[in-house]
Amino acid sequence: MKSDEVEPQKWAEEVYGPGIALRFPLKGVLFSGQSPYQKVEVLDTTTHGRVLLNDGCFMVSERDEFIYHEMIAHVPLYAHPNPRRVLIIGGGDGGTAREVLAHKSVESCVMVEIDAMVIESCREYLHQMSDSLKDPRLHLLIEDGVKYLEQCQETFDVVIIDSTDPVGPAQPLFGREFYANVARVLTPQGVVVAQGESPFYNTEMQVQLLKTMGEFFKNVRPYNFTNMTYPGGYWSFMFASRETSFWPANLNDKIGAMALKFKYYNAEVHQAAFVLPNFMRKALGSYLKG
Ligand code: AG3
Repeated sequence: MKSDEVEPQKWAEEVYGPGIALRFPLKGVLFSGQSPYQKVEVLDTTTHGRVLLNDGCFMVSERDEFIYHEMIAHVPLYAHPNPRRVLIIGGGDGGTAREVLAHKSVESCVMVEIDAMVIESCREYLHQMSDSLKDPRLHLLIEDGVKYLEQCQETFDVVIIDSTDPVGPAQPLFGREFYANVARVLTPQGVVVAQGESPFYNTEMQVQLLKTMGEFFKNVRPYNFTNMTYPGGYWSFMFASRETSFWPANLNDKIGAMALKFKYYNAEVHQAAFVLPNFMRKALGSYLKG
């Protein structure tokens, strides 16, 4: 290249299915490695700060991770009357643990992440999330969440499945055997929330997941949020429980009394997230429960 030529722009990019891609201007590569499970990259971008990608899919960006992590953690934790013991499956970046541990009622949080490389790269380059892993209430296990739950003899008030897409290492986390064990370890008032993919692009997968969860729980429902670093920007979590409602009657008071600081979550957002647009009602309506 001649000295007066401008270097072409490089991108941090996710190619999602045929014909859909999402990209942000690349500033530099901070980490790139291949673990036994997946390719792990931490990239720096000019528009979204540092981003984590697993197998070429955006997991988090420093700029908007608060939305995902507040919504995956506070919806179940405020729905539950008194969450003391929490289990996170996945979530190696630490963002979900950070929000869970903000709740003073939480005495212990077990986090089971399969991939040590995710933990190590986030500890090195994504402190905004991974600093939570230093909390003494956090018990980190590097192992397969499916196997952990098969053998688990403990019980939990809240289980959060903070997984990647249902391909590769995360696939069994969307299956029937896995949910049988989630149901087994949850207390009667327990709540489970799972990463639920794109309501726009993954209808079939959402139907499957709702059906599976519906086999074990009386209440089952998706709730939506926006995420600028996931394809389409529109994304879901799945909520399921036996006795506990999606929102308690005194939600606003509970949130006010705890006085935690949120950038996205509040009582109205909590309730509104469960309101589904017509295309979702049409596709998923017959699988919703409670
Ligand atoms: N979990 C990944 C959500 C799914 C993203 N999918 C995609 N980009 N195709 C994020 C973990 C955050 N703690």
